Amino acid sequence: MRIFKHIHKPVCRAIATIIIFSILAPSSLYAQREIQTINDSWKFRKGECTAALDSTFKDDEWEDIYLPHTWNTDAYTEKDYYRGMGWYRRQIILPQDWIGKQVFLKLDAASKATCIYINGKKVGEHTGGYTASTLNITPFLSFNSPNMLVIRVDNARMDIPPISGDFTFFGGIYRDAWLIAVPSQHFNLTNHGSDGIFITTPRVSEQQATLSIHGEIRNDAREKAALELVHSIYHPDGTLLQTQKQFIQLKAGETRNFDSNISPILQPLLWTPETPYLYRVETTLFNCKTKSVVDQSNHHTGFRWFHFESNKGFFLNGKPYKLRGICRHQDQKPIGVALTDEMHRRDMKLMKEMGANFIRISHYPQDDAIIEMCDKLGMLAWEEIPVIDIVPDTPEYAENCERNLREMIRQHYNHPSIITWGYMNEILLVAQRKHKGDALKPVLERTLALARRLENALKQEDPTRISAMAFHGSNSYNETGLSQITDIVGWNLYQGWYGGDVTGFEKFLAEQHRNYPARPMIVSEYGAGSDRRLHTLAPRAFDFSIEYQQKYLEHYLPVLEETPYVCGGTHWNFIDFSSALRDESMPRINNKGLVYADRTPKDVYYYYKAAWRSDIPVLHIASRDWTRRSGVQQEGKPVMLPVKVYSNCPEVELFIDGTSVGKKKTENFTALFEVPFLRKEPFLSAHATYQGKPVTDGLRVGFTPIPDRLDKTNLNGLELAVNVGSHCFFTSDESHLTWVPDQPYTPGSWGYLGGKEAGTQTEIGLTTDGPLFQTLRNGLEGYRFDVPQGVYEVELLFTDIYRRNSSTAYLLGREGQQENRENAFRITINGKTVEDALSPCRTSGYFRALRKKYIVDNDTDHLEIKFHARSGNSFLNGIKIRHRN
Ligand code: GCB
Ligand code: CA
Repeated sequence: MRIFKHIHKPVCRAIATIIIFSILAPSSLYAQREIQTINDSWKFRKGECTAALDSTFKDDEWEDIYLPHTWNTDAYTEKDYYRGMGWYRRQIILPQDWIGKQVFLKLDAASKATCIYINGKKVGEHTGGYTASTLNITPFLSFNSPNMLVIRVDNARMDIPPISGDFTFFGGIYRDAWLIAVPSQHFNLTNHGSDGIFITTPRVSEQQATLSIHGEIRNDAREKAALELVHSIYHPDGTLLQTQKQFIQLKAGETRNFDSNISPILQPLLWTPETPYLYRVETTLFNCKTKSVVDQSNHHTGFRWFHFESNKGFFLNGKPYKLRGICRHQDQKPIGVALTDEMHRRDMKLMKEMGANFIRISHYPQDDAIIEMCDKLGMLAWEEIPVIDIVPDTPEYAENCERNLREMIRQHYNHPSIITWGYMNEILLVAQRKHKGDALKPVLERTLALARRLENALKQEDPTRISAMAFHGSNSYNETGLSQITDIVGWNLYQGWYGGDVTGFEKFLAEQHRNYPARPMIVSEYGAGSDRRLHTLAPRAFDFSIEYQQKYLEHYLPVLEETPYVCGGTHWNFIDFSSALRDESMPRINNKGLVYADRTPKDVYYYYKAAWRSDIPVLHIASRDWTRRSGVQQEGKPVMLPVKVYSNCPEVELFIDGTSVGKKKTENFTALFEVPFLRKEPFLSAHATYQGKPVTDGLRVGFTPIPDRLDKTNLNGLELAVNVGSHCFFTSDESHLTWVPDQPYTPGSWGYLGGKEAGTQTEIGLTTDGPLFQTLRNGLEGYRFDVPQGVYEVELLFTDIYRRNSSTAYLLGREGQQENRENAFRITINGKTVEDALSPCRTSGYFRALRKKYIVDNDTDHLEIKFHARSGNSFLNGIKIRHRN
């Protein structure tokens, strides 16, 4: 029998409320589903320990931990972070009123694989580190005595994605763990980690929206059950719109599917990034005999429709929308991936605040808190599974990929924010590097086979969303046919970073569009690294200066915004994230973030905000990342240094210590000023007008002038520190000293004599000032300072980078120095030998910092340090002089 009620707001809202009350009135209105975390009171041990299975095992020596937890904080210091087993133990004492109920254990995520035991017996297992799993643990539980729950987690498995990639595969139970108890009649709670209720909105227009709800009901009791299934749909303002109910008879042990079509909702409030209206769908199971609610599930849904057009981009509810997006990894230094829900929500708020309307949840499914916020804040989403770089020839790998894909889709199916499911990222990158010629063929075949398999599974699970893959900038995806498989393609493009020039970006896009005019495209990644310690007046690719990242992004963003056939872009990455294999300027960190690891925005975050927020004034002096300034000063004159302001106001006026530097029209949301710096701590202020109202920003910075000509007066108290071989200022985090860019010697001043710039991306040991040692002048003759007589401290910095390094750094084609040599040189200061045959690699090892100080009594008008190669070549990485007396 089927009773169908359909009531429309607003006239009938009151009636609906009365009806629902009359059904449920005789007994409790509360759902009998009980849900609670079991994040507390865990014992943990790293390493294998099968003895721990035994309930009587003594774990007193184990670490006390709570969830979320990861054992891989070592990934911030070690390339070779721990991959293996970790054991978790915890007692579970069940409340007496759970007797007769079905009890489930849900792990929101444990990386990568789990084996679960209760009271010494194996309950089940799960493979996949980024999706939830739920087990019915009822048969294993005791109500008379404490239960011992033991979970073995393994993050070393190579048959579970990801097996390759530029991020850390943190191990542990790193999201919430839950116990759920329901009466014998309940919705299916073990459907691929989802709660078994699936909501679709088959037809949506401005006039009306349809809604259907699909699910499964189980009767775990020994007798039959008479049930009533009630769906209640609530308007975003909280009022009940309609209910639909249906009587269901279930035999003992029976499971039954239901498919309920809700009658159309008229004039639905459409879900958009600006108006993220959510309707609530409450699905209740009512036991007719006991007259009580036995189970209930609540979801939000939103009404929207969308499509992609190859010429015009993305459309939401029939209107064109540029997808203004970012990619987001889920870790935070120093805690790894063990983030709380509020930390996830903070990230979402920061992205929304910046003006983004789209997120690529990369490279794996993320916390429910993220997806919930996508719905609530109005962020369209692409979510994907971590099939990255290469498809291995490992049995079970494809199986695990497919299961993880189905889990992701079912677990996040009901979220209106999600428009795209993805399943492969740069899948030919490592494949092509590792295998050449004929050896590549089988790799390509299994890659294509897996792609087709995943595409089929995806469409089977969810024909309402769009499928996507992300490719690196290579035509091989077209040649192999991979780019024909999904609905849309994503390109990860780094022209002007890993190689080439930034203009290669628009050229690549234009070429793709010319060759494949029917194919919708997203720029699924683009980005450049930056390190707050590095600044320059002449930014270059891979110098990791803050300025190059800005320059790169200031080129890319207008292309994305102004190219109509590009649906949008997702910047790589929102955060500075953990990638244990990486070296570069900040070892273990990929520093392409718009915010630092601790989520402090970089200045460039405000470039996006200025470009994307037109609803509020944005005026930001882009020097928060560069507050310790320095510069070479000619004869006591002010030093001209650039100060950039990011703003969405038409014109900006900048002041230093109250004196105007001038007015500038903003172009591409930036106004760039050449500012005279003289005082030690000048105050910068910017003034603009937004919609007729004044807006200001102010900032105090530090300034240390470095004299071009050194004399008795300006040498006093000066530390003249030079970042030899580099065009960048480097400010040490530890000493706060700034090492100024290198310059050639000119008579009367100071600088290098001969040689050529060289550098490495390899991590430098024995220092935290890595970038200072990563650049050097190779083959230099000397360094000269024209200074008065006196006693000086001369400090020389060395690191020998001339060894082919075996580093596995994730460089996407950019290699460090590839020469093998051993260098030793004689050093003289003012003609006197201070080192007869210094070999920095012998003294402290290759890629390790070496600092040497010499006290020199100078009775001439200069300090001249000279290098004479004994073997190999001479080189110098940094130099500092200080006048003693
Ligand atoms: C990519 C990868 C991403 C890397 C990024 C990078 O193309 O998809 O995982 O982190 O480049 O920074 O190199
Ligand atoms: Ca240097």
